[in-house]
Amino acid sequence: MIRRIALVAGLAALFGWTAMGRMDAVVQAKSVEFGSPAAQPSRMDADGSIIEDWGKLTFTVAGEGIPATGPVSVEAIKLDGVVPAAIRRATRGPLAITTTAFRSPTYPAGTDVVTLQIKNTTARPVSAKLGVPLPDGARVGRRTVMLAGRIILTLPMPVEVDVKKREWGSDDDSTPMPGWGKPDVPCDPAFRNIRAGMNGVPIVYRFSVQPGSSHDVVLGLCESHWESSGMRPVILTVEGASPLTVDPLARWGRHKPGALLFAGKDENGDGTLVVSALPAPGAPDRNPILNVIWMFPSGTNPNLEQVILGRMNAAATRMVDVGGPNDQSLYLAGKAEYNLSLPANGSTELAFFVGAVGGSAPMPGKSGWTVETLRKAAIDVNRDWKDR
Ligand SMILES: [Ca+2]
Ligand SMILES: [Ca+2]
Repeated sequence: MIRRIALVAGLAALFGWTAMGRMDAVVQAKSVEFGSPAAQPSRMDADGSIIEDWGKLTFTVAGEGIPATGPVSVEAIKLDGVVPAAIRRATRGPLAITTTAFRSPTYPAGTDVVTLQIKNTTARPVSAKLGVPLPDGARVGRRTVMLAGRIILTLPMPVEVDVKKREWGSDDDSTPMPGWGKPDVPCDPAFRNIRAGMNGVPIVYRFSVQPGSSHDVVLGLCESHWESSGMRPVILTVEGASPLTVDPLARWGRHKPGALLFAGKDENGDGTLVVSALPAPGAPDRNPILNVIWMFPSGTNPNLEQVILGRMNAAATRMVDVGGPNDQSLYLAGKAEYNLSLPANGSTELAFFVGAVGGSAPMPGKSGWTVETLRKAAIDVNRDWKDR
């Protein structure tokens, strides 16, 4: 695949070489955009990082005899003569690392295909650790990295990651929607921000608690979209308590904050209390919402009117303004790591699919997309565009 790359050297690079008059000159690094016709492009930064709307994809390489830095160049190229791509060439001691990135026009938002070729240029074997830092809030499956309901990255091989967890946080693919709630009576401002489980995904929070302990949990809701009842019934669950189905509009009215009390308990004794909001079966609007969570010591039996007004906040052991500024993911930033063994003069190639501009990367094994078909689709769309 790399052999077929038609190199289109940037003018700045040519100028840099000529002016310095040395073939071994380090090309002035610059950032390179790549994308599909008429789509918002992604960018490879001068250091080789891929810049996406969800964050930055960077690779780290470490190991014995591998220096921490080395020469790097980033250039714009055309794959197969038509596909705009960015290429990074880096030398790190015994390793020559080539990173190629292009956009494939998958429906609807496109996928960035990032390929890493790591070559051992020496006559002795080299062991290296390839690291992929993951953003705060990323949920890592065996082959996918999810962030806010999107597959932002697929991994070329299953990975064991050590992602540290917070004391509490959201553990789902729901979407924070600050300012969605418009309560028109006095209440805690936390009712204004919500999470919504778009397309019916559950809203789930996990709280670290004393194993087996009991807690009074109050869940706050305020419907600010629908005007008639029956549209968005939601099932609220707190571990250890019976689930409640509530239609906030029928129960409290539009733009009216409401609250429900649950006798929660860490029933399975795993030191975590789980709280969730799910769509009720048959709900015309399948997107559950949740506005506020309060957790009180067991037996507090708080007055719900006072809770809604925010007057019990000081007595709460936890208060979560769901979808608000202090809301957080359960997961801290982590790192996926691979151990690579490169024989003398051997090389390996790893491909990552990256969600571009608001989209999701295709699920490995569950979609028909491979590096080859993604590249073919990119060639086709760029050729068609050129021929128009
Ligand atoms: Ca539990
Ligand atoms: Ca809130």
